Amino acid sequence: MTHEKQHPILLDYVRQYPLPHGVRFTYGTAGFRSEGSILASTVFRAGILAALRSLKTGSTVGLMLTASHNPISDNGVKIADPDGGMMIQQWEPFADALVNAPDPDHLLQLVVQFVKEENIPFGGGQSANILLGRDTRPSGDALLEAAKQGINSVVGAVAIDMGILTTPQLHWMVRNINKGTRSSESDYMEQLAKSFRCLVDLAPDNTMESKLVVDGANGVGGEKLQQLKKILSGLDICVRNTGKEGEGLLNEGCGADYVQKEKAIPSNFGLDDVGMKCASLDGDGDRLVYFIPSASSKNVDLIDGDKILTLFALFIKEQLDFLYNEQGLDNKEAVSLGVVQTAYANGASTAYLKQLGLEVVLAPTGVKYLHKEAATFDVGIYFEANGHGTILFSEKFLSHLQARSDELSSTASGSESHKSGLRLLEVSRLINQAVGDALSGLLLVEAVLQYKGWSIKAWNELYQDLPSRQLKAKVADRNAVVTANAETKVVKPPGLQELIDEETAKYPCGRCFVRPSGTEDVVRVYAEASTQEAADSLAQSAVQLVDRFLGFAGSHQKA
Ligand code: G16
Repeated sequence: MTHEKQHPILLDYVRQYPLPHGVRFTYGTAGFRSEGSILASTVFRAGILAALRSLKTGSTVGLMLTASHNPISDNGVKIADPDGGMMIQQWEPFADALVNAPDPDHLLQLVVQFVKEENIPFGGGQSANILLGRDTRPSGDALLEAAKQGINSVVGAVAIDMGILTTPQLHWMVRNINKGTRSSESDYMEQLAKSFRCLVDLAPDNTMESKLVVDGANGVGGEKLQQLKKILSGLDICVRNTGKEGEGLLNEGCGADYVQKEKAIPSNFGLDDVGMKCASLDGDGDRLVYFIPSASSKNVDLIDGDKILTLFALFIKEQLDFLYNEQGLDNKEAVSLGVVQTAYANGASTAYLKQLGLEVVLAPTGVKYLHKEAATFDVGIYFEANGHGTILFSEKFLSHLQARSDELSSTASGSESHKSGLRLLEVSRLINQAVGDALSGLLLVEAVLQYKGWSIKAWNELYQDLPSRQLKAKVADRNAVVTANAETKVVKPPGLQELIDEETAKYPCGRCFVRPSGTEDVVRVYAEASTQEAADSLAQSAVQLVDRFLGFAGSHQKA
């Protein structure tokens, strides 16, 4: 097959998916997202992109259809690289150009130029494999077809439909296929259940609240948790908002984003749940928050991504101390442990982590940025306040850990050092190494609470969050806001940051930033202060400043 034969095939396919008028798509925080009804051409072209990525790398890549926490009418598409992580950022400008190419000829020109620059074996007889996954959105079926057609338009590319999955399941499968390890959905479930069991067996015999009530956001996460429950032992999980008829709509009044932003109980939770240990997943199962429904009103005590990060950091640090210090070794010399947060992290959590002596790195919003930073440590823990995160272990550290555990099994079997090595190895098998994963995160939280013998209340009391408020402002063009320093400073429009600073200085413990969302057409505003009233007032003032500089197209709302 020559380029000349590939070109007409591509053109024929492209003509079937015309670009909608007057819309521009951007590969944002987590891929392309929009109203599902206008996404067919974008998803078709993302199919071409995925095929090119697979040809370039000579490995399997993933294509996931989801709009995660967004409303049910939205949808989106993102590409998983061969290591299971997000698509390499250097390809994002090409992705943007490809999905916005005005007509088939322009598109072909772009592809021809890109394959030349990137030296991609296009039309050269090389094969490409793309795993497809989708969440439970009704627009998913038609968009899946568009993705398949996009892939089919590239000669040699094969689409493999993996069905309805959580986003992290697809990323996990891509990573494992390329590593040559077990990669089916049942392998995923078995691995999680087995590692959880091992961690519980390695924990002291503590009594704990084993009952956990989970809000599945009426999405794929709830459905998969029901499946996982069947092979789990040692946990009593009750899943609500599973997406079954009568339970409600995806992400509507439920899900991790709702619980975290509104600090309110999700639908189908009520007075009977007051004081219970509860958790909430988001629409595609990559975010996790915990909460305790409070006796008064519909509020919750929120245990967000920051507190999950803190729990994991405490546990990992303790295991490293056992592993090395019993032998008189300093773990700081042996292994680098770091945590990564975004500007949304509550100031109290960052202060707490620093008190523990941990290195805290700040990254811009988006797991693609946090993941990259976390991967620079032997053990890197990253979490966004919204509950998106995981723990990464370097290959070098894992080999070292395996060798040390083998050594201890002959010299100090059954000692705390030995057990801590085994625990760390099991954590690396349980927790998703490709991307944040609510299901594996939930099992690790439960295993650590069991190990510590902590109730959810004890965990929540580790530190007290500073009062905070998130708002979103609708503006004419959110991209008019350009930020720097991990989104903590506005660079454009000029003058806005100075006024935010002046306003912030009026509030004790005040902190405030604004940034354009990468998944919604809004500017997000975050404020923190010593009282809730002050945080609310600071956030309102910042919204007004954004309005003054950029003009509202609508009204501001709670985030
Ligand atoms: C995605 C990203 C997250 C990010 C969130 C909100 O989450 O994966 O890293 O925090 O969007 O991003 P933004 O504030 O830019 O809209 P999800 O769960 O929607 O895929």
